[in-house]
Amino acid sequence: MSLPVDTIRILADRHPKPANIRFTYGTAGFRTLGSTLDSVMFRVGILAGLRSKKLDGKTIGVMVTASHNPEPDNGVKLVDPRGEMLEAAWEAHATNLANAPTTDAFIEALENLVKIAKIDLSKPSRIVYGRDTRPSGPSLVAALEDGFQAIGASVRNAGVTTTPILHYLVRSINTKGTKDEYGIDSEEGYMQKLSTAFKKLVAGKPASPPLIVDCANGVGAQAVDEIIKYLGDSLQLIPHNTATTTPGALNNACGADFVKTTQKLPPSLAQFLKPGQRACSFDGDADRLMYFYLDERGQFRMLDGDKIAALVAAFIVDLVKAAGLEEEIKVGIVQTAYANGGSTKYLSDRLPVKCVPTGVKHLHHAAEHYDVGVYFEANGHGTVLFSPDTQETLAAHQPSTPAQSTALNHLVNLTQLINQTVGDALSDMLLVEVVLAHKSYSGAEWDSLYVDLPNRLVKVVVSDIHIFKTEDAERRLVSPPGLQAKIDELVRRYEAGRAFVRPSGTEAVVRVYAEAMVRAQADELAFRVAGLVYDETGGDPARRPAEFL
Ligand code: G16
Repeated sequence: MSLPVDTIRILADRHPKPANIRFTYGTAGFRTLGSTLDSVMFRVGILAGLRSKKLDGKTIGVMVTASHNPEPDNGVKLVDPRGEMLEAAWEAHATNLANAPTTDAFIEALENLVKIAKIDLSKPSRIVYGRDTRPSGPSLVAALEDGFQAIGASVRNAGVTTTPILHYLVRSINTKGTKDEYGIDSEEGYMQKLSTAFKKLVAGKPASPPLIVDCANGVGAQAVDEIIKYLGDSLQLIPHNTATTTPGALNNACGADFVKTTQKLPPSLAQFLKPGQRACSFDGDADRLMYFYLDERGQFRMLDGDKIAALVAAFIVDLVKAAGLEEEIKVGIVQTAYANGGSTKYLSDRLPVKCVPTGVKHLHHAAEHYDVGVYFEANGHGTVLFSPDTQETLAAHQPSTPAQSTALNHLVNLTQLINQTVGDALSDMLLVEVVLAHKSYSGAEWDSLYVDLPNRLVKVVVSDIHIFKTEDAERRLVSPPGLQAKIDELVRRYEAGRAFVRPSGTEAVVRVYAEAMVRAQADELAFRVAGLVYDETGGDPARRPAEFL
């Protein structure tokens, strides 16, 4: 069987590649200005069909979103059958197809891919797809659907939904009727699974005070509205920033990325958040979560992905011990270079910790090597993985005391509460609430697990981010040559100083991270390194940002 070249040609001609744009399948798929992505969507539609054929007709997920990016951006990423990110080797195929300059070149690239990946075209192809609330979504989905049609895929439209729900659907569809059945393959199935586990986990605990949820004016608002119906009085959520149809509102001065990068309270919450009250922020597609509160002096205190990892890992370790499974089940942590030095010290004094490059795909794979792998990026993106062996151990274990039995039940319920396919703001939020309820922790008590080193994240706009190459889990630059030595020289001057530079995989910027013993020094170090990056890469002196010292 060969490719339906005639159909592909007719449809491909309706989605020409814009000249002079090079697309890259980056940290989280293709992501750039939505208005430039029509051809990419069409081509990804075909690629998803081929990926499914390659995997014997297993269902592949396609999510149209640009997550934390501003509203004019959009993007698309593929989800592999177990709900995980697309296999790395196929990222290069995706980039290659997206950049074929003409329809003929595209068809040739497709034929090549079929040959080198040894794809049996007679196999069926099945796809489930969804999108976030961005205005550019509907037209981009239409282009994607042309791609599905061109390759003759059987498709299911999950509509407007969160990225983690789409990942959940992919795994649920592919495990349906097997012993590994992940859940009922619908949004209701997801809500039911999470809320049932949550209610069991908090049964008998005093109700927590209401939680303010900043939905980033994105699709998370819809998911929060829905879960409220399932939670009953087990948890009171107060959604804010739910304006999903207001132009320009998405991720604007709100949401997890705003909180993390500005280290500030979203201004829209200022009149609602009382000192001591907990609040959290989702990002635009609800796969990241940040917690925060105001201390008794009204100061903003952030509880980021590192703090979530510390809270959750300690809870799981305690449960494993209490269940009498300390010897069988080992817990490990995965972080990236962005993890605060304070958190790395705290965690590595207690548990094995691994550092990997940015991107959930890297953390996820590393976490799979532990019995229980807790992974969170500092930006709030993460989850917990229970290995198949661990899940079997939990199912087979015979507790010898009532206390062991309770702890075991909690662990089993956690495997149901946690979305193990990918970071999930809704599921992670319920997880945090479970731990806080069990420990009777306020935000301040959670915060006091360890002290964060002051830190600053800065974006630098440079003419070409591709000249930046890193090593050692992105902690050191190898290119441009000589720049790392200059950074080292600067860092040495600051007490507890640490800084690194890496190109973003989701925005056309270079990111600079710095931390130091005191706030003013962390800021100064970050801006000095940013200045170095700017100057070294030929930034126009007249447009050099003033804060780059
Ligand atoms: C995506 C990835 C995350 C990554 C983030 C920023 O998040 O899934 O793993 O941390 O981008 O990546 P970069 O620094 O390379 O731009 P999201 O929430 O935007 O999908």
